[in-house]
Amino acid sequence: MSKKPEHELFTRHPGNPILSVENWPYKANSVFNAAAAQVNGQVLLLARVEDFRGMSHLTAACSDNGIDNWQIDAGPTLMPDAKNYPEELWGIEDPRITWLAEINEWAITYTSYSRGGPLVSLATTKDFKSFNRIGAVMPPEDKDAALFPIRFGDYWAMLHRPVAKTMTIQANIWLSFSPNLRHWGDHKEIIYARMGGWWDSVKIGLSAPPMETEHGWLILYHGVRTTASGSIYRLGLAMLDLKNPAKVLHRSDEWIFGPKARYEREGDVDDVVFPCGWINRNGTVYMYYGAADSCIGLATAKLQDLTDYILNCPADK
Ligand code: M1P
Repeated sequence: MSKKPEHELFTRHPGNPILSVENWPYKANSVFNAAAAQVNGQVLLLARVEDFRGMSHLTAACSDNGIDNWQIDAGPTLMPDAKNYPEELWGIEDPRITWLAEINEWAITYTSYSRGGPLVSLATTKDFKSFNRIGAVMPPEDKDAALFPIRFGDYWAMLHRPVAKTMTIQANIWLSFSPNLRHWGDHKEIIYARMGGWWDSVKIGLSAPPMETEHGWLILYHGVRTTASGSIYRLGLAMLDLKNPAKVLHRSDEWIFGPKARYEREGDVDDVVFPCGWINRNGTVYMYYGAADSCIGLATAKLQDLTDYILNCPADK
């Protein structure tokens, strides 16, 4: 692993970017923002693939070690289906994967790019070959969604990021509940963009799905700051209460990872790190992130280091 900047918690893999269009078995403009899961002992990434029209679909890649020798599906794994799901008109993007043991299926939340704007869609699968679409579960504009793997009482829970177009754009993380994965309510706004001079001042969004730890739900989120030369996407951590995920116990003041390497600083969209998946392999967290909306990077950290860090951060103000 290559040396990391002093205050960053994750270390970049020296083979980064680990996946890009150069590796892809078919023609594409870019491969980025991949969800991650451990499936049958392998690491599965479900990558967002953008074609040369600008529309995205999702394609699976599997590896024994989660680093190299990726076996990539020969064609798209999940294509937009605008005929049956009109909200998928302009593509499907940025998936997140959660294992739901109760129903013995993987849940995939993803962004559908509808005529009315981006919204949250949900599908389930047993094998990443056939998919059962539940459909649009949040209206536009809403994205950056992932499920918790368990119910709280009788209810499934989902983190997501609606955008309110008021005087200024406000984009904060919300928590919603559902008895059946289809109908969502009891909405609560739980983590806020901090405004002003903060690194996460303008908008924030959930990155990878919540990770269960003995101390609480570990949350990885991206925060955006706009500058004279564009937006910078960086990452922060938070910790939610295990029993009541509406309660934010801790939140990092500083970003813990940001665009530094050339493939993160220059691409279709400069200065972006955008993880949609992380997995825990024997105490090491593998974080898979889209870099500059162009390729996929891997960075790792010890779970213990992440929890030690966030437990020493102040309670959210
Ligand atoms: O270009 C950076 C990211 O911008 C959007 O993310 P968000 O709405 O959370 O700011 C998405 O289009 C994402 O795919 C993209 O990586």
